[in-house]
Amino acid sequence: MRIDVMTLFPDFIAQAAAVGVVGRAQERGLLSLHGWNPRDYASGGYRRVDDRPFGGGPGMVMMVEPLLACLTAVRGADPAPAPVIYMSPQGAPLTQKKARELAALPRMILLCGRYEGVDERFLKAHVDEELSIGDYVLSGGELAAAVVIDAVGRLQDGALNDADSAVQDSFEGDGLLDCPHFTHPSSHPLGDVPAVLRSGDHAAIARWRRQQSLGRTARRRPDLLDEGSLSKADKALLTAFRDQETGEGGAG
Ligand code: 9D3
Repeated sequence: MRIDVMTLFPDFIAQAAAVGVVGRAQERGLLSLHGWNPRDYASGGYRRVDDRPFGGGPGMVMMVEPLLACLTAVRGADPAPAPVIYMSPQGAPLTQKKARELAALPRMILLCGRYEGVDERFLKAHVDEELSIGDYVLSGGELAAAVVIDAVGRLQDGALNDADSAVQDSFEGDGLLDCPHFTHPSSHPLGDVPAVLRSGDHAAIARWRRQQSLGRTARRRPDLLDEGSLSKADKALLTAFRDQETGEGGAG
């Protein structure tokens, strides 16, 4: 997949996507990332990309012309069709489902805003969709674009090694939160590893993990769990989890 990013801070995007699974996906040629700076397409000695808002008020607005010239260059570099996605607090929330849909595209163009945002005329003419990464205020679209690139990049075929366990991840398999994980040493002043995980009984281990996933999801993210549609076995695991929990306390 090819991802073009229109941003006043292309270095930030490159750095954020250079590490870990997504960095490796780029090295493997599964993902190609291209940064484009609207400032490079701005006219005049000052290379202005923003101006004051009509109607007054605080902040600045990104101007149409540098964005148009930048987008023309992006389209010219590769004529393959690609949606323009504007990272915006007004966008639809990013979900794992959305990440899967985007990951299946051959190409997309991400637009990052700074200041108060982008002149509405550019958005209306050239933006296909708007995406938000959550209900909190960022200083610009770059961090949000980096999140999209990470979520989408790791879904490229061949990006994950066996050790990266895509299917076990929350939201990817059954929509439950992950179970707790432990490694050596088995005994430590902070506590012992649950005996079941050292038992070698793979069915019991799978049952315990399922129970922890169900219990944590019920406790921490009840919005993700439709208890009514759980299997009888899952309901029993969850009931037992709640019974154990009573009086135990802790973060669950
Ligand atoms: C007057 C209110 N404005 C500033 C406090 C609104 C505003 C403008 C620009 C709020 C945030 C931003 C910059 N944010 C993004 O570009 C952004 C974003 C976000 O802030 N939260 C979640 N997802 C995203 S995607 C892009």
